Amino acid sequence: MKLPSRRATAFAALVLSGAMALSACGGDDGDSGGSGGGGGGGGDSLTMLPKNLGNPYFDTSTAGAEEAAEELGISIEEVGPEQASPDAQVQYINTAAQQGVAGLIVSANDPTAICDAINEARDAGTKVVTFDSDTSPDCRDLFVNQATAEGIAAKQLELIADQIGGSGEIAILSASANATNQNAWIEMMEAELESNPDYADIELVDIVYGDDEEQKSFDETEALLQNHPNLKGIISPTTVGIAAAADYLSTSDAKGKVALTGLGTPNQMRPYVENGTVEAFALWNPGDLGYLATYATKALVDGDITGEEGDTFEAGKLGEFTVEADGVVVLGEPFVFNADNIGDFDF
Ligand code: RAM
Repeated sequence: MKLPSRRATAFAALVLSGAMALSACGGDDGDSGGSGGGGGGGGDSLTMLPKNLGNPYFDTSTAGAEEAAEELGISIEEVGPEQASPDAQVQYINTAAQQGVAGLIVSANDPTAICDAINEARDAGTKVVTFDSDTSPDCRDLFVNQATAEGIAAKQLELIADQIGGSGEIAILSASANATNQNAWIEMMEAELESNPDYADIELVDIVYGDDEEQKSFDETEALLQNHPNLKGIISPTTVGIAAAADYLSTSDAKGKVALTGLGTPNQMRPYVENGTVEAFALWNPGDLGYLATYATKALVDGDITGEEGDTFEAGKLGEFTVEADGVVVLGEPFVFNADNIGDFDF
């Protein structure tokens, strides 16, 4: 497993360079779709388009992308909307196409809503790589996946089952209702709950959506507890959702009674692990994800790979990767953070 070997110093450098990159971009949410900065010049320039700006998870993935771009001697510019809504990314994709950037790296808010815009960009010669949250496979060149959906789903169920003693009502607090990644994980968790005898006594009673907004996620957590007085656990497969839910639980009567797990960043979750609100949660290294996506995009731009199954490419410090079926490259396995190891990480 790659994650534990990268320790605090490297992560701190990544987070710092990410913060600098973001302040340079100024959180552009204007009509231009982001025309300043170092990207936008065609040639070997890349555009990085997360689901939305202002999410520490994507700050870290962009920092990883910046690190890779520097190693590769190319420029990369982050642009993105304030809200992770289905159509919000279209204008940024159009701008990238008009600028003639060599590559676009995008975490999709919706599997199909951005496909027309992506196809226009691809027709104009831009290579399009999804990372974190995919589009439908036919409208991108490659998807850089953080871990298999099965692995992510299984890990979260293992964690919640362990934390509620194997039985009781659980609910899911997700991101936006159209998010490709969360919906894939939820579908697999539902299937696993149905079929795995270990989970026969666990009942999924609700799925709610916080839209990757802190306040909405906080309010949805409160509503879940009111609507389901017997709730024993919450899975939040989003870094925004789990942090907001932990914030709510930490000052409520439910602290220590209703378990919370899912996918979180160590920096956001540290206080809640330390004060006993949360026992354990999972994630991968978003910095490595952005780094890998940038190397993969450069390999496509250079024509070293086409996105065919079996293609291989080098990704700097992460080593060699192979393209799998449907044009997917997998970073690794999800990693579990708890009170024993959370101090080792800074992102
Ligand atoms: C949020 C976003 C992102 C997801 C993580 C786990 O930051 O929804 O897409 O991968 O959570």
